[in-house]
Amino acid sequence: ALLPPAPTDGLPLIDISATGPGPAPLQQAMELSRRHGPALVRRLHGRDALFVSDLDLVTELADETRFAKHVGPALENVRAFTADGLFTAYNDEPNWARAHDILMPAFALGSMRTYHPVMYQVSRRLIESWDHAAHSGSPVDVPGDMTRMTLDTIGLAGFGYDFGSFEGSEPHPFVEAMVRCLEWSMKRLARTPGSDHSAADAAFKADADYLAQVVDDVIAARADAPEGDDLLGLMLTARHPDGSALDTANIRNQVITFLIAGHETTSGAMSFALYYLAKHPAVLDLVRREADALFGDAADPEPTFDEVGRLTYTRQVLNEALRLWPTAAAFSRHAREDTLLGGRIPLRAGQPVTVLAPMLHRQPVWGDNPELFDPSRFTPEAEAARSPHAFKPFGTGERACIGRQFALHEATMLLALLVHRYRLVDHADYDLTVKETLTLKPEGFTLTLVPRTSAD
Ligand code: MNH
Repeated sequence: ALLPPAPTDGLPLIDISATGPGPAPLQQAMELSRRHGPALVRRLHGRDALFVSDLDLVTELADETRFAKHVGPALENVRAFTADGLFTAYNDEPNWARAHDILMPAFALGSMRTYHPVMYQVSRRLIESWDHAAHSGSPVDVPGDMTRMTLDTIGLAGFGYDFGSFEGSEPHPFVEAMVRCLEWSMKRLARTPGSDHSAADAAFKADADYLAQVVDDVIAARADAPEGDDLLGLMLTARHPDGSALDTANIRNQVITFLIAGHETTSGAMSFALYYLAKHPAVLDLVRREADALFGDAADPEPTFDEVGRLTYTRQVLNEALRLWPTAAAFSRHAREDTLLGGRIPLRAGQPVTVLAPMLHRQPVWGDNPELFDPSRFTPEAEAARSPHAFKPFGTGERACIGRQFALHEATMLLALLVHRYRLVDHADYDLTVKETLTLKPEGFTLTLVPRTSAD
């Protein structure tokens, strides 16, 4: 029988059952943490969740000998449509290690060279669309367009499949179905026991079936020529050193996983970065100088792979945006054995702890004005002087994000191209509202664009 969770006496316990988690559960948890401190228990309909953001506690949780990734309630819901795909697989599910070993080489820094041309090609789609908007003076939907760009990029780079997201005015139906699936996963966490959710569940089932069908088309389109060094080519043909291969059902789970994980979070990260640039002219000026130094006054610069690596200040800006709003904001760990966390919080083997990254990223280690957007926090010197555990937008350990270099390369190149080409005008005097669909995005953020001339 399962042991009951160990008591967490001594920690603040906040029962949110009266209001529920609301439409922004992550920001609610941040608020609780601001009020009650960096380790607390949140109770919802009798279910307790332990949230931590204290640097010393997170440092312990990152110790792979004592703790491991936990597939918590949110990821359990996502499993309903990604099953044993890399993101949602249990640590001991054989397909996790198999897929991880087969796909790792495709995500090493060097492999980004292969994706670079596609990333550039899709950046040009976005630029073409933004040129039209600049010409007509109409605002651009920043998170919407970032999502178009990242979906087309992962579709083409990973699977040779073109979503053509810039062709219509509506998002691709895959995106809408996927967002509804993520929303279902999040809202399901807030359900009151005993109420009827069959309509929501039926709608979810239809969306999940549609995702699977799109993915089967993506795979079928490759049936005749499975070779290729992209992700799908590897999955269809590569053998694990132990001789095994990925089965068809698992490949489908991986493709859905990568289409989702490969674009939602990167899109949010670029959107937040643009938001902060629009609000911080001095920082924008520095990013622009970096881009100008590289691109000069070329009308249509085409950065090489290595040049993107030299955009170090642009990358600091992305890191700083990910510090304030890590777009996959929470990850969970569990104890491998019964243990004491921080010498005072008793945990049973298997008992989960959720790291609240946005609050970890506002701990005292970040100085006394953690809300201030300041990319100089990410100079090499500042990074060397700080614990590596103070910044965890990509999770931790062997289950950390496999796509980190992919995301950073794509996002760095795009930001540099955009600030080189346009003046970003915060025409609506935008007030940040963070929308949660398991991942985070600045809701309703629009900009107008003015083409730069050599005079500005
Ligand atoms: Mn990504 C895991 C954040 C971009 C594919 N990613 C994770 C985790 C975080 C995360 C956090 C760990 C979750 C956990 O511990 O439960 N990921 C991000 C962010 C960005 C991002 C903030 C962009 C910015 N991720 C990408 C991209 C891809 C990708 C791009 C693919 C091209 N991520 C993954 C996969 C995993 C993952 C796959 C699961 C890895 C594993 O468990 O083996």
